[in-house]
Amino acid sequence: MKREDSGIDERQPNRVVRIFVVLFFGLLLVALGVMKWGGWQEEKVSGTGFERYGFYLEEVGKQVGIDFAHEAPVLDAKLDHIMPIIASMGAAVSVVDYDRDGWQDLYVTSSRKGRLNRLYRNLGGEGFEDVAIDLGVADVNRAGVSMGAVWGDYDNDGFEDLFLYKWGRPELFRNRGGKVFERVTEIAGLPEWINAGSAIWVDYDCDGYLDIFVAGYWPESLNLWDLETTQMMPESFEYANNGGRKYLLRNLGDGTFEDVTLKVGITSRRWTLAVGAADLNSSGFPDLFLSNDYGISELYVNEGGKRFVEMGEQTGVGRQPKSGMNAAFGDVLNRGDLAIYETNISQAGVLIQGNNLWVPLRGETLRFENFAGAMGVDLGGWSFGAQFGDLNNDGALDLVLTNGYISADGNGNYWYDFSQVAGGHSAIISDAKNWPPMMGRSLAGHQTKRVWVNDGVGQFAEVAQAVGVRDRFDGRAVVLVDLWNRGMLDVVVVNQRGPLLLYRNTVRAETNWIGFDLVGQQSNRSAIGARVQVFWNGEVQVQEVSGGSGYAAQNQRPLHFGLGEGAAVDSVAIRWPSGQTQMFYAPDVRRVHRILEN
Ligand SMILES: [Ca+2]
Ligand SMILES: [Ca+2]
Ligand SMILES: [Ca+2]
Ligand SMILES: [Ca+2]
Repeated sequence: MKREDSGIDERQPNRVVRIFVVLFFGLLLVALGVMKWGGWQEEKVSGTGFERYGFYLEEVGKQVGIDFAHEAPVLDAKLDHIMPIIASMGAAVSVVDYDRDGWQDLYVTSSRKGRLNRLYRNLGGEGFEDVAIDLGVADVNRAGVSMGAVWGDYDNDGFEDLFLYKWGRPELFRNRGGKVFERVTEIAGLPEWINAGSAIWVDYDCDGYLDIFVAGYWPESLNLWDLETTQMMPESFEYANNGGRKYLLRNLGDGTFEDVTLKVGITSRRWTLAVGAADLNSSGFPDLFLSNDYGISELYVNEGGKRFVEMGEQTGVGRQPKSGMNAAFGDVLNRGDLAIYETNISQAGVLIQGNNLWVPLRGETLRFENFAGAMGVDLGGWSFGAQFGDLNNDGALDLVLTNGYISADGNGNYWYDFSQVAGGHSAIISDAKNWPPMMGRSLAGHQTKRVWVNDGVGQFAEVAQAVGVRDRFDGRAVVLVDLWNRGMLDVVVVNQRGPLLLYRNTVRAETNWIGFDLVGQQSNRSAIGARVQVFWNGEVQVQEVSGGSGYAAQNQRPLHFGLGEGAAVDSVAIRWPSGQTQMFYAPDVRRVHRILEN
């Protein structure tokens, strides 16, 4: 409004009064809001978080009965001078509805010998209760310590079973009706010792039985509590090929597993920290993406469930060595195909690798290009776990990332020493005794997290502070899960030597969503590998049911799709691992559809 049009002289006193009144009541409301809701309402009123992005995250872990804090491993004393670096992993979280009551539960790992893992049972939205001791999955950190856990129904009895991977003996626990877990490690014939960085459930041959893929990080010959030599570090920061072997364990359907790794052509000895499975070339069989530390990534393309061919170089994902730490899949452009998000290290002024968002190119052959910089999701600090999910239910996938390597109390930092080691030749790097002592210094510590909101047309905005994610712990695993069955994805983060954080989401009420809880019949009962396409608004979104994704994590099994305000769904196509397809037309929105395979 122009000044001369407003009759400003005449109305000046009224305006002043009006402004004063508005200010007074506005401040009063803000004050009341702060008293009632704390920071939540303050942000809402200021319009930076909820109003602008359509959601807000509030940390409520302790309030809902979760008081878990991760403890790091304590390894061979020969590593004492760099223990924070060696012992920097193992804070994992995976989502499961182990008792099938319709409420998602959380399994969380610790990494110190003798410490207990937790199984937080969701009490119907009324808080959480740790049942791990009673059910037999707590005291598991003796023959090695936990690095992560993934859930899959390997015997197809309807209850999700637990595969626990460690720096140590891997374990399998059979879920007996949601009442107790039976340890079946020896019966199943699992390998005796793996210093694992990652594992997933995947039915690679689509025979209806879930197989296990485990990626070694350290060589399997090492006992990290009793080292014969300190020459156990990666031989290079860029081309290390002296890490742990990989294991593809085929489920024989009788409760036992067979090691078929070499038979199917998987020979990697890279330092894998995350693996993900998805059908990237639409062949009907899941491919394996390996996010490798100290080197290039690998993409094992599945040829008919019989063989894997490593195609990192040809497809573009395995050309540039970085420090891979995450593998998550998302249809970020709503084109009906899956991009891969891989994290690594970015530290201003020191080391900028830039995270990778591998977007598939259209065409006959499978090829990817890294669009992380162009789309705004490349800089995440010393990044670890990251997951895709529609946090504001607007129909475009958002991205949550946690980070921070080693936060110490003092001011010193280890970056200079780190870069000296990184620049050394292999004999220097590969011997731990050549690494300068940390002496209580930080390395990429106290970092701010990332919450990236997707605008739907290729740009992500970083909004973590505005939507309430303000912690600076050393984050490792993150999962997305609808813990209160409200049609909103909450965010759970576990931190190395820090607390579990549960960020409860609140999403603008006008936005619609739809969910799918799939049950395989011919396919594995967990429906891991099933692909769901949702057609709406002239667009399509695709997701696959996953047997583990991110870093040391597994999201909830049911698939959640945001749709946007007032939106309806035209149709849904499900392709099951068995190869069957099912179509649904105009399904109800705002509910989770439980769908049995035909
Ligand atoms: Ca439950
Ligand atoms: Ca089972
Ligand atoms: Ca199988
Ligand atoms: Ca979104």
